[in-house]
Amino acid sequence: METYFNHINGEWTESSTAERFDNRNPANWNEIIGTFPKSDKKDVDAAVRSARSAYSDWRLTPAPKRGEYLKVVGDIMTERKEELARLMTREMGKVLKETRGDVQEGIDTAYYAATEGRRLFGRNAPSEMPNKVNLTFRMPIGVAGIITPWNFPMAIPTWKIFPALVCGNTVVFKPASDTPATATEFVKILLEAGIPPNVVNIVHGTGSGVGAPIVNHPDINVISFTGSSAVGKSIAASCGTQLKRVSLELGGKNAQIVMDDADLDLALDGVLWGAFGTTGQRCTETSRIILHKKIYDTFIDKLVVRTEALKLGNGLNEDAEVGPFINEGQRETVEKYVEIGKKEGADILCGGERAESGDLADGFFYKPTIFGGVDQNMTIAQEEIFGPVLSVIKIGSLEEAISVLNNSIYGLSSSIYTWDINSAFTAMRDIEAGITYVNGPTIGAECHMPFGGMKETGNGHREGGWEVYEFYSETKTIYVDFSGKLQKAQIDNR
Ligand code: UN1
Repeated sequence: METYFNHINGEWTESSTAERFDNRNPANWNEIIGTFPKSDKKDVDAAVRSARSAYSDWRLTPAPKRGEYLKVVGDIMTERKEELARLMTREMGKVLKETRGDVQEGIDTAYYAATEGRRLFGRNAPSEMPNKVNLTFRMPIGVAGIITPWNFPMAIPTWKIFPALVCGNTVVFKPASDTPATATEFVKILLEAGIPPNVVNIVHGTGSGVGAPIVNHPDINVISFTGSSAVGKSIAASCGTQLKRVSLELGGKNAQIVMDDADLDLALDGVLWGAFGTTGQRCTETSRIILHKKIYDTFIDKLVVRTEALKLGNGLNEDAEVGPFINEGQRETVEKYVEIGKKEGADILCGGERAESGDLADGFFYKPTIFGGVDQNMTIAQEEIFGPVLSVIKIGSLEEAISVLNNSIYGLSSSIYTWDINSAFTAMRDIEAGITYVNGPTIGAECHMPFGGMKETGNGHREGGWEVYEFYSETKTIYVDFSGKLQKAQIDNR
């Protein structure tokens, strides 16, 4: 068991409360991975002072140079990939194959960000006056407050922190209190790569103890948050009154459509991965499958057999396919939804109960669950469950499929399996979601493409790809008049 600290002002420090919390393994609750400082507003204040003190130099460090640090970060992460993946599996449960993917997503994001330092393009446009030049530059914003969830403990912090740094901002980082160890190792790597110590600060603790003071701090200029829509709305409200820029990546109720002409085995592989990977604890999880009535029975029969064959276990076992929930609270939430589903009249086709035999007794395991006969307006088809619970809905046409898919307050990811080019392009056009996959599951974002959703999934910003660099920078417009005389726009040229 290790003792971890906050990183503030270039030093590893205890919190001002001197209280600590444990980080435990959800596959084996008796195993304590480490203890962490339970911080409060005073620690946030100190972290903001530290980040602010580093800002004046960091903003003037050339962007290509800022990017070069991230090349080194990517190299260190590559060297330590296996060790980081194992630590992540121990602290949050998902299987090794997936935690290796999570670290790899961070590495890919590092190498992409490293070269973006050379591409913080502005624009130029002709002036309406002679002997005058019009330009725009991308400028840093200041101190960025980064608040991240536990389901992608490496990938999501890198999506946010790398572009923030490349754009010239300094950082106060609050990772989820369920995954503070991976986050701390990540910060150590940033420091080892030579990023000046005060540029990156990490403060451990709860949402109310640390997250809220970050959101409300007057000297933090930009906030990026991934988590629930309920918390996201309250963050948006606080940022609204402060006129603070905020990017929100919130809930999802993603669906996969399978049309009657689809390759059913391909669609089956897709939904198993989309619905039950990460034990369903992804915002891109497939939580609804919309099946054409002509293939409904055949598909469901195969799906239930394949789902029941999924191997649950400690993610460190190479043959485990589905790990535990992050904590008991999450398991209870899912149980509550399963009860609601039964009460509303849906049929449990498989799962619907805890898995507690043998070694599984020490962790928060739950059998992958499928509900048949689901009506599109039932609670289980509307609310985000964040667990391995799939609702099956029957439809008779493409139009109906898209209308069922769009019947949601969320709009993150979506998928359609069909070989019909007209159906595919109609779906691409009419589905209300930030991401649509054709003949692929709802999961599988690549770091260099914009990631995010419509409706209550967010507030219109995107992570990933080139768009996130606009979020972390301000546009500065420049006019250079080399005519040597006063030229009045809109007046002298009329
Ligand atoms: C999330 O669920 O919060 O495409 C992010 C995917 C992953 C990212 C998911 N690469 O599902």
